[in-house]
Amino acid sequence: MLNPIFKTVLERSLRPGFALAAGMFFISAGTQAHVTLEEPAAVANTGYKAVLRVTHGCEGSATHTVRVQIPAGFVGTKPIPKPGWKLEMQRVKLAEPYDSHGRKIDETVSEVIWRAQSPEAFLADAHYDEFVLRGQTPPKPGVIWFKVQQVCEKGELNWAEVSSTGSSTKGLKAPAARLEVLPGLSGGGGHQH
Ligand SMILES: [Cu+2]
Repeated sequence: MLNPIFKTVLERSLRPGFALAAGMFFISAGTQAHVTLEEPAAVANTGYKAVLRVTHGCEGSATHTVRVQIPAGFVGTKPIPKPGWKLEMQRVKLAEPYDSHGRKIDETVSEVIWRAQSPEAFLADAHYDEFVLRGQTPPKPGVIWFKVQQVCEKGELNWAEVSSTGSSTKGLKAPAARLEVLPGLSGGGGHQH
């Protein structure tokens, strides 16, 4: 079964002018390293599960903390807890409050932090793990970036670089996790879960 987003991309790729962008999209999806999102594109104003893939430690050292900055416009963030890891969330006031289930939401999660509670829970360099959160994509299409800090027993890695054009992570040494927000197909739903 085709993932709806890839189906969207395929449909769009049939339109003139999109073929090149779609080609780049598939190439970049095939050459992953660092901390990246499993699903690099999502439709605007819809529920999105951000699966952040941690593929290695800090030059061989095990990871004990993963800190994710939630980009502006991405709201309703709920992280998935991890056994053995303590979950923390920082919040900020929203410039533009919105309604959810008839309730006014005037603040949003700005940062999610997973901290391993004991060395047994540390993510070894030889292992792979995913850190997952869910939320709603911004209403406006474009590129948004999740900056990720990975702290290890020795050293740390900051996946925080963004490209000025937003077009790709090519040439960046330590890119933030990039999410392409695609135009909605039917004007956007507004409440998706
Ligand atoms: Cu890497």
